Amino acid sequence: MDANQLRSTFTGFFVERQHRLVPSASLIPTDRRAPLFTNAGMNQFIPYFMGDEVPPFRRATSVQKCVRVRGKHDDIDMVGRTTRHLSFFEMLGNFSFGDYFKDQAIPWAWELLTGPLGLDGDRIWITVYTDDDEAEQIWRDVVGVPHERIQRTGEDNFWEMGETGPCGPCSEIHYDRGEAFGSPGGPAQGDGERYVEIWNLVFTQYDRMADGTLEPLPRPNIDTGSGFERVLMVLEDVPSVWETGALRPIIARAEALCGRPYGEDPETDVILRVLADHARSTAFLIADGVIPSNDGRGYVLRRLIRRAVLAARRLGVESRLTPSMAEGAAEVMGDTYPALRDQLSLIQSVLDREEGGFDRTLRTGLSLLNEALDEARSGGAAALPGEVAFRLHDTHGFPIEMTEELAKESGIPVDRAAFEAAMDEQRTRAREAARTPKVADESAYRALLDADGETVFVGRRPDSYAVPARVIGILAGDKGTAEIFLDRTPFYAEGGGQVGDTGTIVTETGRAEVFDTIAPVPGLSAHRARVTGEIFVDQDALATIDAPRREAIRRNHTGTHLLQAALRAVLGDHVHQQGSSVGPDQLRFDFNHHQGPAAEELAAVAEMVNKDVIGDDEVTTTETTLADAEAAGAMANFGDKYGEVVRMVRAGPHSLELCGGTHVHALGQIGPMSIVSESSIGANTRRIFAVTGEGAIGRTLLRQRQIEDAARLLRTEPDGVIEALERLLERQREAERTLQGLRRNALEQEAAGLAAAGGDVVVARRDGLGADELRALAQAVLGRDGVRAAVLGGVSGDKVALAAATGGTPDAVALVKELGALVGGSGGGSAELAVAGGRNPSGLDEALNAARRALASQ
Ligand code: ALA
Repeated sequence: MDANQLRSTFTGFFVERQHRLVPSASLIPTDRRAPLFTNAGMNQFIPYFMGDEVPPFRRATSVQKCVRVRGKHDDIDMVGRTTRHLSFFEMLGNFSFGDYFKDQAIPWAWELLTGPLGLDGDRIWITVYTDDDEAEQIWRDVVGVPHERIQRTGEDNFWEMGETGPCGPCSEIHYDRGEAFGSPGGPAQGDGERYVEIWNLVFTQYDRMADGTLEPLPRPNIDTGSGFERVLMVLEDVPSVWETGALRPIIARAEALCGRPYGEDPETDVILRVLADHARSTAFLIADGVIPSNDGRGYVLRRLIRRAVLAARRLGVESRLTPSMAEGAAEVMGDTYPALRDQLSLIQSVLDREEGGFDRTLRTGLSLLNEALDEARSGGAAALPGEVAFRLHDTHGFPIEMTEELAKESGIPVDRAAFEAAMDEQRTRAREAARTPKVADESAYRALLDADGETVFVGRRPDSYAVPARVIGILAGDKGTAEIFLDRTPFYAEGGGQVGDTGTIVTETGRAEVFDTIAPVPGLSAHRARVTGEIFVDQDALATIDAPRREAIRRNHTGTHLLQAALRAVLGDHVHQQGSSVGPDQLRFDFNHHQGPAAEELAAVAEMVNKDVIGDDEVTTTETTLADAEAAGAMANFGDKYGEVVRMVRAGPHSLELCGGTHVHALGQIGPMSIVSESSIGANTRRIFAVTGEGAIGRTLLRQRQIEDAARLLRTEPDGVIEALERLLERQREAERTLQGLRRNALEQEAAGLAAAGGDVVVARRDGLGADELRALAQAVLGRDGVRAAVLGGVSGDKVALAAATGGTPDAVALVKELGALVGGSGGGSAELAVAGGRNPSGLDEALNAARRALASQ
């Protein structure tokens, strides 16, 4: 039976008995009462055991990934030194939430082990808790285990999740591997290597309170846990878990990397096993979101990685090996736990970095430690000073446990209390420092640049949009924001027309929402962010950009290159970029050209860009010198500064540009490009806005809807919209012609009326008419029935207008100027015909009287 068959046989047995198959929970538990890491199958069911949630099912079975390196079940010192202890393992289990109890759980365990799993019942030993007569009776009378193979023990048969929480008496099942493995006497008296515990049935009845007392739970439960690797060891009949199919292939990878065979030297074997074991625990922890740090879970992870690296270095292996070990773990376990394979590149980059960082300090740290140990020995000191342990931790990144292990080998303990005191002091200092950040000015940026060098930009490809990094500086920004500086970053700092990235920076103690990334001085990236919690200098962080936004930006950026190439091809080689702005929603491209391109020219540009996109050429970048790039015909942009080495980006058959921005890796990713507008922004300078990808698709769909709406209004199909509009416009022109004719007739009639009513001078008020209408009317009156002059005035809204038609005598302009003054305005026109306008309607009557007087005196 192989590993997969074992998993499915176990869970299948319980599924047949009405258990719900529940997937493994994360190694990071969610219940506040759970330990630091998931340490047993029961962790994810804590609320059901405690009775504070009603379980959706009363029986469950699972294969749970577990890590035991902290707290009650810390096995780390044993790892590699026994046949069966692991820091990471899988636990097979069945659970009853107030449903069945001992009388059911015990016989089922026996049935599964001796039935489907095929173990020899005669080799099975049982232990029960001191006073658990009931369990013993079931084993003996119901199952039929001879009483001499049932033993009672104390503490060993009382299982507790942690210092507090669900617990209860338990009954362990052991498998006798025979004389070769150790002394007889059964699990209670004999050797643990001979009588291997393979399954623990916990009768979860209590909740351990903080003061140590036991509170009964609402209902008794069953929580069982069977060590997957141990059962596999028995089934495969191999001497230890290390030879099982679950671990041996990973040890083989350690053998290859270390150049040492397994099974020849006991100390080498311990190291190869530690490497295999830690490869699993570190890979799984990182896959579940833990990153190395100096606190909490991150610290445990760091300790595991460093333990593994140190073990390898002690074998004299100097090359990087943890990333490759993780790959080994992913190969063996990736089918069962796909996250291990999916996240392999992140896992490997975390490990690579941690191993590299540790190596740098290891050498100096070790010599400091050895000196201090020599001193302690020669001075007869009882312990290694806590100060030294602190310095090793603080400056050289030695986990305290590692220092303790190394010191122990020299027979000297570490003054742990003094170490803890120094740690507390440092934490206080760090918090103070973070609370009073320095004010950001150029000298602060320069100082960061001098101290840590340029920020390394690593985020060009989607597989590096989330990377581990170290916080190297924090400065205060405006309005309660912060500027965070990292040693390396996936965030692109605004430059070359491309906007800065947004995203998150997360450490063990805080989370920053990055809303912009800029380069305050060249080479240094400032992540402008709002922080919740606290972030400290020197913390490890996971820096993650907003990936969909970046994808849109890089489509637009490569799109800008294609646009420039197409404009040059269509409009001429004189076209150069005069400025650009590449964001997620659109791109803006400014260029020189003496006139607005014709519609056909723009259509040709868009067509060429979209053909390049369909060509789907790979976008390639080459680093070269400026001279070589120019010789190759690469476009360089005005105003951009180029260093010794330039980055040359080829995008399809037409575009070759120097550019530091981020680009798609194949042109097809850009999707359609659509030019949104083209306009003039100054003498000989034009501006184009365009969209690509989803932006272009969205725009096209919007246009389509608009055309459909227009068609509906025109009562036609989208294809008939133009024709229908032409018809409509023709009808409108006809209607306007008719209207004009009617207006002319009405004017003539009115003029005839006015002329007939007056003598040779017509002065009249016609409210509601504007200046143009009054002028036309005055002109139509003049000459009719011997009229020699006409002045018409009218109020329309809050405006007043006057028109005078005199034929030249008196001067119409002089007349309307005089009259205009009376209505608060002025006028103009010709000596024959003039108009005035004003804003004082109350003066109109007086103005008309003045007109009468002026014309009468002629
Ligand atoms: N929770 C029990 C254990 O871990 C089954 O042993």
